[in-house]
Amino acid sequence: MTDPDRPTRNDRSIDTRFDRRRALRVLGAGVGATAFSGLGGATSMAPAKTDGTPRTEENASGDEIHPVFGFSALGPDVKPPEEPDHEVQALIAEREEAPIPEFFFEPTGLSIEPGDTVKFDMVTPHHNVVAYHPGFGFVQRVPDGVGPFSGPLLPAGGYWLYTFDHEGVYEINCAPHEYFGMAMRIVVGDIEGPAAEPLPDICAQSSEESGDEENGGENGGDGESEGPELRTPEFTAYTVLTDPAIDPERIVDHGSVSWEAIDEDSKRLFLQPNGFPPCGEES
Ligand SMILES: [Cu+2]
Repeated sequence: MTDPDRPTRNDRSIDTRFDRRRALRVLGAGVGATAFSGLGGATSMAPAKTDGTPRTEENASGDEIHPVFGFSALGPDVKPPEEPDHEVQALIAEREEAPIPEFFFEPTGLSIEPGDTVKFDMVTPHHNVVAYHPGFGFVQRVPDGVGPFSGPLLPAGGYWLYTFDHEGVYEINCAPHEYFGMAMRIVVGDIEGPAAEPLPDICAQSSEESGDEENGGENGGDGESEGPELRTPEFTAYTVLTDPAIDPERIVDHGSVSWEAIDEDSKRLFLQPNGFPPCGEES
């Protein structure tokens, strides 16, 4: 069932605004609503107010936006150490054709300036933000000089702040939902750094591997084969991050790109990768 209004991979003139009603429906019907009821009455998708509750050891991670840990708040009213310049929502939306919902960042592509602070609003429960960084076993998809950074898993109503100081392209994911497609791209200033280049074509790679050359674990870097094997974004995170809708230049052109702009085909689930589960394989 294909929505005739849905943009195709090549449609560059699509409306990038996210359909909030769909996520609201999910929130209203499910866990989101109950989670919110315990969090100071934040019941809408409106940006959470963060000018009320003072920061304490119980509800926040400290007094600064740390370059590795960011700043974490357990509720929407916790006063941030500084006002954010941009906001990204961590969302869950039902799928018609599968029991596992969509997990995604909204927007999924965002253009900001060096030094800008982004607020990640946990509109739905239990997400975090993790850099695609070799320190976490990934190929480097952040600008050179950026260390590994991540936030903790946060409940609905919580938020996480991070200041993006280095110019270049960042790719990030939510650790528990990466395989389901919860990844995004942030262009900080100019399009530069390793993630300015597209992710390696894993299909071309695997056909090379099945050819003649022996392969010691090509990892998508630039021919470097030393050190630990690093992995690229996998499963739906890979198809989302290679969707043309969030091409870095397009992100810069649009300022932000909605999850709605990502092709349906790029959001498909990969529930049973080849070789798993490893149960009694014979022929
Ligand atoms: Cu998540």
